[in-house]
Amino acid sequence: MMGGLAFLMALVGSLTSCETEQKEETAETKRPNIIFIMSDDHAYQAISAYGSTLINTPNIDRIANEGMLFENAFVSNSICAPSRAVILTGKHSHINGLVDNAVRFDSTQVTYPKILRENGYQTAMIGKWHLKTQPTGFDYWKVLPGQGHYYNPEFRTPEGIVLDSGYVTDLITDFAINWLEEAKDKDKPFMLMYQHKAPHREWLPTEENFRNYTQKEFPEPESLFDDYEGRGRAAKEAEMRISTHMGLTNDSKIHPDIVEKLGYKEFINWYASAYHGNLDRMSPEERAAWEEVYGPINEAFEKAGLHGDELTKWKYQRYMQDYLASIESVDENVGRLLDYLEENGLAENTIIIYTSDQGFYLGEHGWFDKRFMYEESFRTPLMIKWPGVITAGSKNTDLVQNLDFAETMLDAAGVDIPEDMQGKSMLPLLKGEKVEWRDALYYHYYEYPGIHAVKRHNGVRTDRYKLIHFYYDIDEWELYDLQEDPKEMNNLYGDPAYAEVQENMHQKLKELMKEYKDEVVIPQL
Ligand code: SGN
Ligand code: CA
Repeated sequence: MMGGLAFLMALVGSLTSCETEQKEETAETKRPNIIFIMSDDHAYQAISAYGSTLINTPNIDRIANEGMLFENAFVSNSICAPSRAVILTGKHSHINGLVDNAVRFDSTQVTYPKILRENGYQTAMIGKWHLKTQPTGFDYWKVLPGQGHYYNPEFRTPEGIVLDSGYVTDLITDFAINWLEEAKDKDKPFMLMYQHKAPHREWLPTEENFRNYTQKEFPEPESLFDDYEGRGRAAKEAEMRISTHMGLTNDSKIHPDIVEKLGYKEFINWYASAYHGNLDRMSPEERAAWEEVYGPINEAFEKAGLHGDELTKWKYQRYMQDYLASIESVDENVGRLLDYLEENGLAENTIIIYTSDQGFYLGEHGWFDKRFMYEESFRTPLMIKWPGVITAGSKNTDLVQNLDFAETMLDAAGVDIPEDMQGKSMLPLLKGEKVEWRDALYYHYYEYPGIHAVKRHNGVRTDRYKLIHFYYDIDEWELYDLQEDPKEMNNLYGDPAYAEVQENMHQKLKELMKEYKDEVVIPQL
């Protein structure tokens, strides 16, 4: 007679073999797991798969090499919380209600994690959330409150706030792997949102990475000293210049006493307290390592007494060193997660998406930050890996948007897409099918008046042209021919040679505003 334990083992054995049979089904019939990886402010110019000359990101590149790289991926409102709300709901900002970083997300809305969960997925959200209201639609969540901190950060869980010791990018990965460890053996597929804080301002790297990157020097972009001639007021009046708006204390990591002593004009109070706030979070060992590297940088800065263009050049180098060093950690940790999936037999049936909440300026037009509909911030990195479905090393040039992510994930999971979602499933593109795709993208940015003073604007982009309307305390139009002027230095609006293009673009804008139900944009002059 079979003993109780032996019987149980035989039963488990038969269940396991049944599971093995299931695994032999094709990737298209077995519901895939999904890992949505998003970093914060990660410019495509800082990913080697996009041809970056600034940094090598071998692990992020693995996703592109084993999957598909999107060369024309964009957001619909280039700022953090709005982008996240668009991704969750598949709806433009004016429909999901979260138009800028100040608004709270209405978490009663339908989101793709909720739908996946209702359809048998285990769901988790780990890392940067930034939507003010608590995450909904997840079996598990552990998120940074607000922007979060780099060193020894707090995390919010359903039970309250917990303080963790360590570096934010490493911790978020530890928590993600722990959750996978617990979720992976169950029968259900999973969907994990694994979202980094890095490389968000104020760019605080780990010891290993700041030791390494502070030794490096980076090529300057051509337009570092852009005078904004050839464009309108919006570019001139934006407060995101490396020269005048980047802080020597918080951003460049110079002690406030030195900045004050040398008489540099800054928003000294706020930036100085941010400087101290960041360093005060470090353990004595972390602080000592920091001082060992940034101490001599401070001394050299004090001696040099830089001004004008020389100071801007120096600030650009400091910016790139810390920004890119913060990305180095993201890349290492993405590698750690990919290795874990491979070592645990999860790589084959898991879709991996890598993206950022928007693009970022790395000195182009003299800027840092994002917000504008100009290419560097409008575009976002996007690469997707799905073994058995996506051809390894493929590239796509269709106009896709973060508005499409929810629809794509639902479609990939074999779940119906709600009719009121506004994006399109990218599944046919992932399969390499030739399909009718959109020929124009819609954009709308709202956070003004506000930090960095980027004026409200909406617009349309086709594969070649871009029309932008700045409004609110301004009423100006800009038109760019991206083929002739990819860096967007010359506004062609009103140029008779482009009269027909201009007319067509106005028409396109009208059509898209109608399609997306965003018809009331009232300039408030
Ligand atoms: C902070 C940053 C800004 C940044 C916003 C929004 N300043 O306020 O530079 O534009 O976040 O960023 S900081 O000195 O506090 O870092 S977003 O990614 O959350 O939209
Ligand atoms: Ca962001």
